[in-house]
Parts: sequence; C-alpha cells; structure tokens
Amino acid sequence: MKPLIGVLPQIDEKREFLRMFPDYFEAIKEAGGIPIMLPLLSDEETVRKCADICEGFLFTGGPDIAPERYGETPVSQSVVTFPPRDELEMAMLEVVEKSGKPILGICRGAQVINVYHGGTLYQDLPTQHPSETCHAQKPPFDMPAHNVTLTAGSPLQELLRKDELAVTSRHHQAIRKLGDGLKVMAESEDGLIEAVCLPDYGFLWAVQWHPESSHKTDEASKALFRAFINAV
Ligand SMILES: [Mn+2]
Repeated sequence: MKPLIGVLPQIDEKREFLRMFPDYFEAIKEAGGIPIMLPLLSDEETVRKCADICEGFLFTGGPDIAPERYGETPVSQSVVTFPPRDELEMAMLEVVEKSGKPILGICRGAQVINVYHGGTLYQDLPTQHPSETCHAQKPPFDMPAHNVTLTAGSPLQELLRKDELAVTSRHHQAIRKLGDGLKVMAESEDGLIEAVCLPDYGFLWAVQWHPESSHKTDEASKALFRAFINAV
C-alpha cells in the first residue's frame, strides 16, 4: 500500500488562497507516495488527527518564520512572515516527532525544523551573509545554482555516494545557529548549512534547496524523495 504523505499547506502572496506547487505532489507520487495537503488549522484536535492519519510529513517552502520565534525582531522589510503557518508547523512538529514518523523539510521546512529545535536563522542573507554564491536563482528553477559539500558519513552522503552536489537555490534566509540535536549533512561553498538531519530519529531530513523543482531531471533529487518514501 502506498503511504499517505501529509503536505503542509502553502498560501498565496495576498494570503487569500491556500495553494500547492504541483512539483511537491508530483515528486511524492513519483517516489511511491500519495500526497495530501493538510488544512491550515492549528487547533490541537485537528493537528492530532492529521498526524494520526498520515504516515509521513513534508514541510514545504513559504514565507519567513516570525523572528520572535527565535528571540529576534525583524531586521528589515525583507522579512515577510505569515504567523498562522508558524503556529501550525510548530504544533505539527511537536506531535509528529513524538510519533517517530518520517519528516522531510524543504527550504522554509528546513528553517522551521531548525527553529523548532532551538536554532536561529539569518533573516536576510544579502545583508547578514553577503557572498558571491547565488542563493536567489532566476528561472529555470530546475537548474543548479551552486554546489554543496556533503558531510562525510552523513546519511545524505551515504545515500548519494558523492562528496559534492549541484543544487537549486531560492532562499533569502538560512540556518544560522544549528538547532539542538540536529547534524549538518551539507554546506554551501560560502559556508551556509544547506541540509540537516536528526540522528536520533528514524528519518528527519531537511534541505535548503528545492529537490521538488528538479525531481524530473536530477537523479539526486529523485533519490532524496525515494529515501523519504522508503523510510515511510
Ligand atoms: Mn542555497
């Protein structure tokens, strides 16, 4: 039986419509799972029921996490938040992590997992971590934007059996202080943490890049989704 994967909901820029980039659903389907978008409701009963029904969870990309969640205030107008997603995702992580069910975080998903574990973020890379490396690529979004070095012995390095990986990159924030218990699986050329895992957990992986954008053409992106669904 194909596993049911709960996908955390996205919302449009005007905050009027829930939405989902089809790439997330297609990548899950291709890897052997059935994706379902969860409601943007964070009351305890709803979160528990959703956590109960689904067998794996994908934390998607989206707006910035409110800096107050990691003890800061916004550094500039470049920080655009949507607190109802923070509320839902923190509540969902708390319930799901107790269940031990597999979790994959992508982009914002990686950031929210880091903040949930007590880490902090660069709020605005161009001003707080200026570099020559392109983290805000222009279309086409399925093409690599920069390289990452995979940490020797990390589950991601063991999966892909290579030391360097060319990845997509569409983020203006990134992990700054690593959350408690998380381990680095990949770092960009300019020293940003681009992938993490929680070693004392069955499968909790998170990447800063967008494997869903390149899953049709890139073997490493396919392998990442397959590893997630296989863990489920
Ligand atoms: Mn990047």
